[in-house]
Amino acid sequence: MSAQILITGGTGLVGQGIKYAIETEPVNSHFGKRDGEEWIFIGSSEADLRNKGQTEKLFEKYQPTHVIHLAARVGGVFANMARKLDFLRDNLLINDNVLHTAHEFKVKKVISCLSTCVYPDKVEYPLDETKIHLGLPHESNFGYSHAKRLVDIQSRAYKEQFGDNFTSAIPTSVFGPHDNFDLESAHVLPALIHRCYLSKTNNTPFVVWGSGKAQRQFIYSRDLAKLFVWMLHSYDSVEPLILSVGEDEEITIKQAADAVVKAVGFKGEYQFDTTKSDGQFLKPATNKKLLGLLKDTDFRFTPFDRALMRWCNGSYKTTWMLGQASRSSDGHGFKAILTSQMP
Ligand code: GFB
Repeated sequence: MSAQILITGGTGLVGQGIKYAIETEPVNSHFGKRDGEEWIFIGSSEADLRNKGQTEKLFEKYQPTHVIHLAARVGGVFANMARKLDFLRDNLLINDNVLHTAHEFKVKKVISCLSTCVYPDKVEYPLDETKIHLGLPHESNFGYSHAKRLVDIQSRAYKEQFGDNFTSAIPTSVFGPHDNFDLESAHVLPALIHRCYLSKTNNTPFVVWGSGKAQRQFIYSRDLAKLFVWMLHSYDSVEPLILSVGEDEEITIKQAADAVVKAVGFKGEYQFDTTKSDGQFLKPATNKKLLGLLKDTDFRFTPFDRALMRWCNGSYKTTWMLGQASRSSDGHGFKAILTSQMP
């Protein structure tokens, strides 16, 4: 049976991870495409999903039968703190347009991407699929969090009122090829890799923002991508599903920075800027439900150090080879080079 699978946000970190899975996992396997499927990866240059008319045109053009909805305004904690209204409004508009247009076009299934950062700040750990709405989110990203929480509410409403098969995936902090390396707006790992690379190149101290004591649970984008493909074929409940490594694999920002220092090969001075925010201190999530559902597959997470080393060396080697170009650019060159790495 033919299926048209539309990936919104398809040119970003997770979208490109899914593209890699589609190109490399065996056809008809748990984590690969199936016969007769066409996977369509679209980015913001093709349609502004904040605009309903443009969203409809996109659906008219591709006639999707399934949607993996990744498109969002995203950023690290400092971008979230600086632009709460933009994170709220852009995501509200994008999500309403995509979900409602998918409903109007009778799309058979939509999986939307949330994040464990939308959970309450004060809640009993570990986070699980039942706790999303049990309290206010951390103040650092309340715009993003409230917009994303509504995706779960809206999916449930389509299910209840119309029987639509809409659901949500909840990853932890994602990293990997095609990440955003912009120093101000990036998530912690690409920001640290970029800053560590600059410290190594310019022989300056490597400064990690915050105390380094906050904890995060990281998932490699290529592991996450396989889980999205599997979920599309094998998960049919409106209840969200956490896509995460085990809660015992949460590490401190200091441990993450140590791993970056090792991967980049930096030997200089290393400091913490405690005037900068730690954001939410911790948010360990359980993957018990996921592991139960995956028990008949051979899925394995890539260990953090190995994934980081592979990704970072890929970035670093490419950057090293193109060193002059990246150093003489206004910053965009560095980003372009790093985001275009790895086959
Ligand atoms: O990835 P990140 O920005 O996002 O990580 P969140 C923030 C943590 O890393 C804080 C520390 O403890 C920071 O103090 N950190 C250290 C740095 N150096 C840096 C740096 O150079 N850049 C950044 N960005 N952090 C975001 C949410 O939260 O996570 C979003 O705000 C989101 O809404 C995303 O969904 C997954 O994990 O704090």
